[in-house]
Amino acid sequence: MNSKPLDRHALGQALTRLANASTSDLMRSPQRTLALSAARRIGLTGAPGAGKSTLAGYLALHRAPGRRLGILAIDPSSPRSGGAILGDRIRMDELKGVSQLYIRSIGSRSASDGLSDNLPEMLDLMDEFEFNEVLLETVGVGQVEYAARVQVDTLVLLLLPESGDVVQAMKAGIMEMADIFVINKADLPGAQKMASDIKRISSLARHDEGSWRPSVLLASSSKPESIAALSEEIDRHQAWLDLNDRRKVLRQQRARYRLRRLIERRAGEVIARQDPSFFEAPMVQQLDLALQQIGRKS
Ligand SMILES: Nc1nc2c(ncn2[C@@H]2O[C@H](COP(=O)(O)OP(=O)(O)OP(=O)(O)O)[C@@H](O)[C@H]2O)c(=O)[nH]1
Ligand SMILES: [Mg+2]
Repeated sequence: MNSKPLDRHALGQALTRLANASTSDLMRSPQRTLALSAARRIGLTGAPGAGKSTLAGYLALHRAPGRRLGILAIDPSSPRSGGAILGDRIRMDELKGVSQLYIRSIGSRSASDGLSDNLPEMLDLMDEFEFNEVLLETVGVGQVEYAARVQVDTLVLLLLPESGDVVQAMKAGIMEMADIFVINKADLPGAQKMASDIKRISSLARHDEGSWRPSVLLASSSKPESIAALSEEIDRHQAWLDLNDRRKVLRQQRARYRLRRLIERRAGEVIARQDPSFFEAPMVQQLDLALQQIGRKS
């Protein structure tokens, strides 16, 4: 178990600070020493209303004993209350006894990748607060999944039976990104057919030698055994990552994405604040000046 009790107040404040931090703030912030052990990061993604929050809540209840577990829900609209974050099926009192569970919703209004601009820093903060595991809920089909893919170790994609979700996901190239497919709300008709469709599609996809073969599970909030099975599959994927030395590769991909995003954001800000006359100067001069300002920590 963790060495010190979870300081919810300090964590909440630090997350709020980070949510509002500018690129200059990030560039000025002291280099954090890497946390000794990093939290496992599990992404739950899918279309609006796919049941992500409900599933995150049940998964958390299942996985929290003996662990410090955080749920970060990227909410494209406005920050909501803890109750809504968990979906309407879980009552907050079910979670009261779980002292090591922390739930937070994060707005994504300004971020161009559909997540939150400083999400990488927020996830690192969870490491500093000695979380063992973080569930990251993200909404959408398309660009958001690319961004989410890089932030997590295990990506779970939720699809609904008898929906256009598969077609959408195939179009957006997401089928290759998921480690685990979940046909959620499997109590609804059409779930079995959907599962066999996805198995067929994913078996057609090209898999490199020794790569992880994505699994396809059915889940329903009314079936605790389906939550347990998903939880086990997540553990199996995490064990596979360790066995195949994938953590270092993931860390490097994450760092690459973070640096690129920081520089892109910074460049956007610097260009946006120039007067129209700036663009009358020769191109090379514009570039020199802009690059200077991009690198300046103020
Ligand atoms: N039939 C059925 N309904 C479910 C199941 N899980 C969740 N729901 C319902 O689906 C609706 C959406 O659930 P949420 O968990 O809020 O879905 P979400 O994907 O987090 O939604 P957004 O965050 O708004 O995108 C709610 O009315 C839930 O009660 C399930 O297993 N079966
Ligand atoms: Mg939700």
